[in-house]
Amino acid sequence: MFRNKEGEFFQDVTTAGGFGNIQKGHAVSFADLDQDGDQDIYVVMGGANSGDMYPNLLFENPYDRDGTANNWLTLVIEGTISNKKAIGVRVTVTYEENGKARNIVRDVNSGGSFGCSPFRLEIGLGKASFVERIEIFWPVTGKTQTFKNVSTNQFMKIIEGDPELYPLKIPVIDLRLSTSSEYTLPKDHVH
Ligand SMILES: [Ca+2]
Ligand SMILES: [Ca+2]
Repeated sequence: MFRNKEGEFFQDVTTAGGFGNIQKGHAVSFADLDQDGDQDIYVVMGGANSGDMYPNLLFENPYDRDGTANNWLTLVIEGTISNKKAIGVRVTVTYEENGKARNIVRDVNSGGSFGCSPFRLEIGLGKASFVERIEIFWPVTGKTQTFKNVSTNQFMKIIEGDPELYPLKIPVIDLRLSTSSEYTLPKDHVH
């Protein structure tokens, strides 16, 4: 696992993040599965043959639990003239962090073949408390939609050709397994 250090170089965080695993991986998805704003990771492990079996791995991102979390914005974009999932749309998010202007450019796509990530755009914003501008370029019509001064840490829906931004109420899901003593392993479970 490599972490992009402010666009300058990559840090190997395999051990620090607890990602190392001695099995072949088959697919990886980056997705905010518990809907708390940070991206979690799901990895399909093992090969296609039964002898190659291995449990899949879910890495819940614990980043928001210490109260110093960075800000984020998740965009759910829907086409009306273009395809409904807005695949192929290019989004530019502009904001300022510590006096430095930043542009984040994303395309709407699933990110792969074996490992697909959500179509919604989960964008980390560092310490920026708001987004100055969101530009959505629709290649089918050649039109660009622009939204200004958007507050962070929320899910927003954007509809092609609609000048409104729609905040979405998306509940946080607790992925942690119960530690209750009532939890028992299935009878056929083998260690
Ligand atoms: Ca998350
Ligand atoms: Ca989290």
